[in-house]
Amino acid sequence: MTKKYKRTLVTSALPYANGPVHIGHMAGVYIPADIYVRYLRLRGQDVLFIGGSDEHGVPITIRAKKEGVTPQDVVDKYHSIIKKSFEDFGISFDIYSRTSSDIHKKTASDFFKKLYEKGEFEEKTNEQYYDEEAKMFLADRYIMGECPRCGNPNAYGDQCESCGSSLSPTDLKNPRSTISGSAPVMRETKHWYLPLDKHESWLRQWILEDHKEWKTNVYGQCKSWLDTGLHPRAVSRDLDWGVPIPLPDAEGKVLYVWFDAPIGYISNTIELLPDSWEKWWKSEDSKLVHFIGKDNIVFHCIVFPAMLKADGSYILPDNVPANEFLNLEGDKISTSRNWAVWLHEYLEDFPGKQDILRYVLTANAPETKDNDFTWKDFQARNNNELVAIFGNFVNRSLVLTQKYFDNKVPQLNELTDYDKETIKEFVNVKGLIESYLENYRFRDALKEAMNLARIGNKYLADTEPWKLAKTDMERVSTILNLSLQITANLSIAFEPFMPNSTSKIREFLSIDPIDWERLGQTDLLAAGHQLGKSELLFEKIEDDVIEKQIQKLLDTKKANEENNTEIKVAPQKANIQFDEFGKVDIRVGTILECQKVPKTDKLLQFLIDDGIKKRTIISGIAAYYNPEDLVGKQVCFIANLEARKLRGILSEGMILSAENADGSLALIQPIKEVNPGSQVG
Ligand code: B3M
Ligand code: ZN
Repeated sequence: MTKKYKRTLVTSALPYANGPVHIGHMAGVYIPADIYVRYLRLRGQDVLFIGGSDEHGVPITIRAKKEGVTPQDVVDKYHSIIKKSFEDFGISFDIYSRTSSDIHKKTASDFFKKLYEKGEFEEKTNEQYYDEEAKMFLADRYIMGECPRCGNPNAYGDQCESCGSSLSPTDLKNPRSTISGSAPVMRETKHWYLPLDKHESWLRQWILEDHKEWKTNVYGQCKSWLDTGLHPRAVSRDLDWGVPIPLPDAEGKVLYVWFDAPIGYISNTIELLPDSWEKWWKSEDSKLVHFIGKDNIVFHCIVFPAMLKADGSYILPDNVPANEFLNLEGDKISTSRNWAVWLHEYLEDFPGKQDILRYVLTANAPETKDNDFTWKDFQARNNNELVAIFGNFVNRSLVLTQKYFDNKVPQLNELTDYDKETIKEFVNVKGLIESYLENYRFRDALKEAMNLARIGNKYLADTEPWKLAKTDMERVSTILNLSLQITANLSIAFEPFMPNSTSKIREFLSIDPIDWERLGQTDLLAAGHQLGKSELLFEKIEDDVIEKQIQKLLDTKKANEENNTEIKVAPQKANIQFDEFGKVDIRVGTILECQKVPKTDKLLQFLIDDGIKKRTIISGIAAYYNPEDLVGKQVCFIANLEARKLRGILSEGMILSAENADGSLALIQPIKEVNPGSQVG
C-alpha cells in the first residue's frame, strides 16, 4: 500500500542497557535507520527519529546481582556508554532517552491502565516457582537444574546451554534457585494476559493482505506466527525491577519488559515534544517505521500493534524493515563470549574512522540474509573501494585543479561526445538512490552512490588530463570542471551514508551543503570559485593494523576456550527418514599415501584404496595428524559426495572425523580391520 503521508516517525530498537553496542547492532538497526532519516531530512521531509535504552528485564537484574550493584547502577553505566557510541557514530536521533525515566514509567503505567479499564486483558492465575528463602517468584533464568535431555546439571529454566534445548522451568530435574540455592516451591500467582488470539483475524488481514510489500524475511516470520496460531501473552511478571503494575492487588509485580519497552518509543516522543507528540503517533497522515533486528519481529509486527490497536487511538507501523544478523569472522556475535567488535573499542583503534565502519557495515548489511563481518573484508573495502576509487578520484580532481588552475574551478568549454556520455551515465543516479532508499535497500543505494565515484574515477583515468596539460589546456579545463562537478555530486550522494566524509569534501571544495534535489546536475560549482585546502579523503589501512584486530579476536577465542570447562554438545539436528539416510554412501578405505597440500596449514591430501580404485580426497585435518602416521590406517569416508576441486586438486569424497567442543578433530576408524570398500550403515 503506498499512501501519502505528511510526516515520518522513525524508531530504532531500544538496546538493552546491560552491555555496550557492537557492529551487529549498528549494521542491523542503527545505521540503516540513520541513513533513512538523514535522507528524508535532506529531502526536506518532516521526520522524527526516536531512540533510547531499554532498561528493564531480567538480564539486567542478573548482571546487577553478579556485580553486586543495583540494576539502576547497571543501566546508568551502559546507557551513557551506548549513548556516547551513537553520538560518536553520528546516529542522528532527535532524542535518545531511557525507560527508567519518570516520563516512561508514567506513560507505560497509563497505557496498561487504559487497556485494563477497557477490559483488553485476561486475568489468569497459575503456579510458578517461588523461592521461600528469598521470598520471591523466580524468573526462568533464576532457576537452574538438570537438563532432561542431556543431563547437564547447570541448565537454566528457559534453556540448556549444553545441548541447546529450549526448556520450561518445570522440565528441570532437581531445580534450585540461583538466588538462595534452595529448592523452589510451586506457588500460585496472578498475571494479566494480552489475548493475541482475539487479535488474530485483523492482524492476518493487516499484515498478510495489506502489507505484502514488507521484506520477505519479515513477512515470512509474521506469516509463520499467524499460521501457527496466536496465544494470550502475559504482560506482567513477578519481579522487583520494572514499571509497577498500577493496580491495588499487584504488589511485587511489574510490566513485562516487552510490554513496556516499545511504549518507550512513545514516552521518548512525549519527553521531546510534550505538546505536539500526538500528531506523530495518532494522526493517520503520520508514517511509522520501526527499524529492528530479526529477533524482534514478532514484538513489533504482532504484539506492539495489538497493544496499539487495543488502545485504539494510535496508528500502526507502515513498515518494519528488520534485518537479519551480522556474524563476526564466521561466528555468531555474542556479548557474553565477548565475540564482538565493540564500537567504543573500534574508535580507540581507528580514531576518526567512523565513516569507514558505516560504509563497510552498509555495503555488507545483512538485509536479506545473515552476513559475515571479517577484518580482511573491512580492509579490502577501505583500500580497494574507498581509497582506490572514491578517495583517489576526489584527490586527483583537487590536486590537479590546484596544480593547473590555482585552486579555482576552471571553465567548462566545449563538451566532447565522451564527456556527454559520462554525464549521461550519472543523470539517473538520483532517482535510483531515492528509490532504493525508499524501499529500505540501503546496500543497493550505497552501491549507486559508489558508482558515481567509479564513473568519475574512470573519466579521469580515460581522459588523462595530466598528459594533455602540455598541449591542450582548454580541454584540461573542461575535464577538471566536470571532475569537480562530480566531486560536488559525491558530497550530496554520500551525505546519508558517510556524513563526516561529505562534510570534508565540502571543506575541500569550500562550499555549503548542496540541496539534494540538485544531485545529478553538472553546474553545482561556478567557474572561478576558489577551492579550499584539501588532504587525503581516505587512508590505506595496512596489514599489521588488521593483523592486530584478528589477533585480538584469536585471544578472545583462546580465553573462551580456557574458561569453558563445561563440555558443549551440539544440539541434535531435525529427524530424517530412513531413505534419506540411505542416500549417503559411507565406506571404509585404507590410506595408501598422505601428504600436506603445499601452501596450506589445514589440508592433507589422501590417496585411498576404496576397494575398487584409488581415489584422492582432501581433508582439513592437517593440524591434528602427521601425514606419515596415517599411512596404512583405515578411515571412513563418504563415497558418493559430488567431487569438487580444493586448491586445484579434485577431491573425490569426504573423510569423516569427529569434532570436539574446542574444534579439534579425530578421524573415524573401524574398530577392527575390514575390507576396503566395506559399506558403513
Ligand atoms: N531491547 C531487544 C534487543 O535489544 C530489546 C529491543 C526493544 S525494542 C522496543 O534486541
Ligand atoms: Zn541439555
